[in-house]
Amino acid sequence: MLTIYGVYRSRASRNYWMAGELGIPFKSVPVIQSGRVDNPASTDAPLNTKSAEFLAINPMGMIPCIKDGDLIMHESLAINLYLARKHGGPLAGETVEEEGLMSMWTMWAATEVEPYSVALVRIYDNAQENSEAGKAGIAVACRRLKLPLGVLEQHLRNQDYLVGNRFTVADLNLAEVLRYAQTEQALFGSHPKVKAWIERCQSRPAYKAMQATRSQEPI
Ligand SMILES: N[C@@H](CCC(=O)N[C@@H](CS)C(=O)NCC(=O)O)C(=O)O
Repeated sequence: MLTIYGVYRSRASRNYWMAGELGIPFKSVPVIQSGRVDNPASTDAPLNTKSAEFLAINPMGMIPCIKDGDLIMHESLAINLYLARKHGGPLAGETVEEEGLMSMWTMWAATEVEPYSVALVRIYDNAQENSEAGKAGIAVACRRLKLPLGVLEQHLRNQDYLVGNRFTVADLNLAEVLRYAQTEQALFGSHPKVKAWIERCQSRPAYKAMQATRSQEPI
């Protein structure tokens, strides 16, 4: 059975959502970020990203990670591409061309969007949104997101989803990366197609189920 190492309040949320979409059974092993543990090295610390037991699975010391049979993988977005390919169905590419486009949007999410959306999350997580430095950081991130969001807005002008006119792993991956920027309502207000698209993705039962579990986890 598929094992997902991580917590819902982390990038593992993408993999929990994906497993829910695919309807595949999985076991979740809670591994928390070391930064959220008082003394991650202590013997009574919960399993965390710096625990020797977890470093043996992912020497990068990061969640999420999966074990599927003999396969061990890290990198949340690649894990979702793997799960789509393995379990098939409408979430995966039907042709090599579709698969190429799903990889393209996923890499684009990771390289052109995530650095700025994560910068936003960090500012809010550290309660810096009202400080001068925080406000400046938000302005920079929003500025950097304008080009990719403009490109996405154009792409979604005549279609509801990124690839093949149906919800796929590409939408899931990008929606999860962009979720981190949803604090910035003005950014989405000025990109109405993007706003409608992310709301469409987030109205899916598997997304709501993932969020319901996530909201029960301690902050
Ligand atoms: N590129 C990696 C990034 C993984 C990552 O940064 N994970 C964070 C949690 S969201 C983490 O484990 N940080 C280690 C820590 O805080 O100790 C992925 O997408 O899986």
